[in-house]
Amino acid sequence: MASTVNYETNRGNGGETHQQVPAKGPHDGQGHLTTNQGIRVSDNQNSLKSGARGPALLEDFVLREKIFHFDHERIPERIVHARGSAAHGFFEVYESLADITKADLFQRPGEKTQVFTRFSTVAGGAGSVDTPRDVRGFAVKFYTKEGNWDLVGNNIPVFFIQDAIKFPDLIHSVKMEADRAYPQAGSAHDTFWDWASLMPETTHMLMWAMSDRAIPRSFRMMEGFGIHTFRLVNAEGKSTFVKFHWKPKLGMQSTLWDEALKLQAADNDYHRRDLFESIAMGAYPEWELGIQAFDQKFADSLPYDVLDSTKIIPEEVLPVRLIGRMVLDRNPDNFFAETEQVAYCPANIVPGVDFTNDPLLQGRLFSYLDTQKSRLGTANFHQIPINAPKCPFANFQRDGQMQMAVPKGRANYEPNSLADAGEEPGPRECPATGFTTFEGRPDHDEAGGKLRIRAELFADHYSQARLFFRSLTANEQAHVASSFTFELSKVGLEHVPPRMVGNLRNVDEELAKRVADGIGIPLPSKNEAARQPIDMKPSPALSIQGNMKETIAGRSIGILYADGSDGKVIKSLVAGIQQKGGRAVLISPKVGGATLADGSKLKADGQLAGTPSQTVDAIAVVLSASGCTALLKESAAVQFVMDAFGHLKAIGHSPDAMPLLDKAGVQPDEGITVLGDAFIGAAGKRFYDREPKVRTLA
Ligand code: HDE
Repeated sequence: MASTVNYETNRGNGGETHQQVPAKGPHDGQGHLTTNQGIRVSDNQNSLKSGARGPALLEDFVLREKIFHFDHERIPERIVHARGSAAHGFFEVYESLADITKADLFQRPGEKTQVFTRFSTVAGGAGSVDTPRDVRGFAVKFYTKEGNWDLVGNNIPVFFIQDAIKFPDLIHSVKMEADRAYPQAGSAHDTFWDWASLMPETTHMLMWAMSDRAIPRSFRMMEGFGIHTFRLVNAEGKSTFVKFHWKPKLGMQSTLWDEALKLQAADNDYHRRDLFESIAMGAYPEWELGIQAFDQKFADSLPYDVLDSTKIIPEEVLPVRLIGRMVLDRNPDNFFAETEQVAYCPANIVPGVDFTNDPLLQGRLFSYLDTQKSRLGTANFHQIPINAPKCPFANFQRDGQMQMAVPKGRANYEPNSLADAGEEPGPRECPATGFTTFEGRPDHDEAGGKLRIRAELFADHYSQARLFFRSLTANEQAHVASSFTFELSKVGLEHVPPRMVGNLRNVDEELAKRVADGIGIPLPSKNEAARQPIDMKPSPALSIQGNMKETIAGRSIGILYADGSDGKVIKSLVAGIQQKGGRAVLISPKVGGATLADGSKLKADGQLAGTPSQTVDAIAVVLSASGCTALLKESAAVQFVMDAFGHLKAIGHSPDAMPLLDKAGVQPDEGITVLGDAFIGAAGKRFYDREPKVRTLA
């Protein structure tokens, strides 16, 4: 590979030729630069010309190859989930699950399986921002000894639709509008709400999408779900239904909407950077994998259909059994080769795992293989290193564009008797160890003609939307009402918001009133429900705030300081933060740092104007009287404190920093502390009780 070299210009005088030459020669310990054909390149600075001022020559194969390759560097981005970030790691199983599955990766306690996990937003393009209100993809590729298993899920356990045939409509409506190509990465626009309000089956998912689940603080702090009901199958062929859950070790945490908006301005790559830097620092993100396992009898006892992806099974009804953990401990070496080219496919399963008849899942089984051909360009995409199984694989599929394998011999068909002639006959099927499909209950589930219909219980669109809303804290409910208000306020089609609110009346009358009030319309009449909703027992597990971990582990604490600040105080703060597993981010008006009270210079991690407080989880303001006076004139400093207060974060301060807090409108509460242990204790919390003081929610 070519080294990175500093270029200097070797300029001549008057009529002399100008030549660009690298500062170092080609033999500085690096390998030779070659073309793709292996021809050594003598000059990577100048194209071949006919005379110094003459035209470039078509003959210049070095130039042509370089530009040709560059012109084709991009591949089509994913039609959905285009914006994503990924990492390598491992999955470790806690105990043998042989009683319910024969899948090899679940047999031996402590066994580790390599994984590659990609997180994504759904609606935005590959270059869009990280923190819009959106569902997050959570896709895990397990490289098992029996082949690749892809668990391609989201951070929300339900989906917008019940049947794959509606997916193109959903995605067309939510992406940029067809004529104007905006908005990018957001659902707050006409076509999405026009479509969603006409599709009552979206209601449960909309509740989640309008909740804080859709604005996570970090990929490391969100749950993941397989969504569909899958099957596990044991060695005796017995099937157990299963729903998959990922539980973040750091607990769940979300941003506030105002914070998410400001993050888009402060750092487009907030989640990507967070994942990459955490792994680079050795603070490896970790999740536990849990399952809800159940049988047909249990499924039949539920008032909803387990084949319907718009429904959950509350954890209080069926607890989640934790079966292993996933640790992401290595960043990709190359974003394109790995993160961009990884091709997940829900149809990739291993013996011991199987599908159900969920009509959404069934559609996905087709879609993902198909999409890879258009994205990666060839049916041989499985040979790209990130997609190739780590176990041996062999069959009689041959040729195709970009074929990398060089199969030997004549055996490209089966059956063959080439072995009789002493030739290599190729691989054979194996009824004992090969994948077999669970036969299901054909006389029960598949009885009936060919019909375009859905099962009866799929018609209940509101019971679980209500369950979700009523399981949230009052503050979270206010966030949901405010999000509906915000999104519907962006809708220009006047007939659409009343229709949406008419649906919400089936969920919760109070919610509907708050949203109607929020957008300033009279309460519309209630839309007729296809099936009357039932009241389900609230599920506290659905609340983020009710389940947050109050810890600074994995969080960042910003320390604002300036000339004259007390170095000892800063030093002890940094030590206290690090001791609890947090990350101290030093922020000062100049990135070069400030001169502390003792005359020493302390370099900053971030410049104040470029490191607003939304990029950290809590702030400590360590200022001298003169330092504070100087910062009172800086809007970035005032805003820093004001936003930390508005985003319900802990604010620790030195006594002399008080004028800055006053100017920023900070009012005392238990999140406003002196520095030291009190602050370290508060820094792991968000102070939701403060919210009514800083904004009016719907
Ligand atoms: Fe996807 N989805 N999807 N999806 N999906 C894709 O595959 C599709 C659905 C999900 O990080 C595409 O490789 C259909 C549910 C994730 O690379 C495409 C339907 C869930 C990712 C596709 C769904 C997901 C995708 C686009 C309705 C949660 C990103 C590029 C039947 C369980 C994976 C690609 C990554 C990506 C189709 C519904 C999750 C077009 C047809 C439900 C996490 O194949």
